Amino acid sequence: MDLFPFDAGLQPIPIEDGELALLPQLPLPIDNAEVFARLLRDTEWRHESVVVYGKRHLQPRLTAWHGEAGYGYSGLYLAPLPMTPLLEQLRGAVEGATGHRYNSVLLNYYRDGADSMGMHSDDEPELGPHPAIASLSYGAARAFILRHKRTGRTLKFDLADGNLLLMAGALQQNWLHGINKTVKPVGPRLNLTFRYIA
Ligand SMILES: O=C(O)CCC(=O)C(=O)O
Ligand SMILES: [Mn+2]
Repeated sequence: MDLFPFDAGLQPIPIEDGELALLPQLPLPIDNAEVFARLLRDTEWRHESVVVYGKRHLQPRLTAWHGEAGYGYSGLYLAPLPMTPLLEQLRGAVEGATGHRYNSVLLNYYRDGADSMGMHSDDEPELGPHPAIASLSYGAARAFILRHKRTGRTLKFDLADGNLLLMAGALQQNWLHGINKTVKPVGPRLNLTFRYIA
């Protein structure tokens, strides 16, 4: 049965100074619960530390970096692990849905509402000036925050199980994004950001 009989494509989210689009459910031959369970079980999750304002501290989430090249941010260098068959399958589906190519993926595991990601841009030079970054979410819904660097305008919407969000164009130049902590009871969430590292 086709779950999205009206329009299975990415829906643009109108926004100034950048491109944003959402696909409510990435189509795959396996269901979301199985993707979630396999990613959770088979990933070599690491608790990494980063340097923020000169001080080193543990990130409030677990991560893993897979792909062709290493990647670094905030005093952290991530040596790449090889893509797994499941990550290859997800990459193929995400490339088909977004029309962009990716050679790496950062996996984030938010264990509960105390895990978060500070406001940031994915603007490392190796991503290029207008990177297409495809963000795929499984498990509990969490609020995704976008804040315009110049005007401070803030947008907030949930990223829920199976959602695919494409960030592209000048978005990383002009906007910050992040996931706040929440005191609401929330279950675990996995997020995968597919990137192309030159
Ligand atoms: O968890 C999310 O939705 C965002 C993750 C993110 O921004 C990143 O990995 O750079
Ligand atoms: Mn990011």
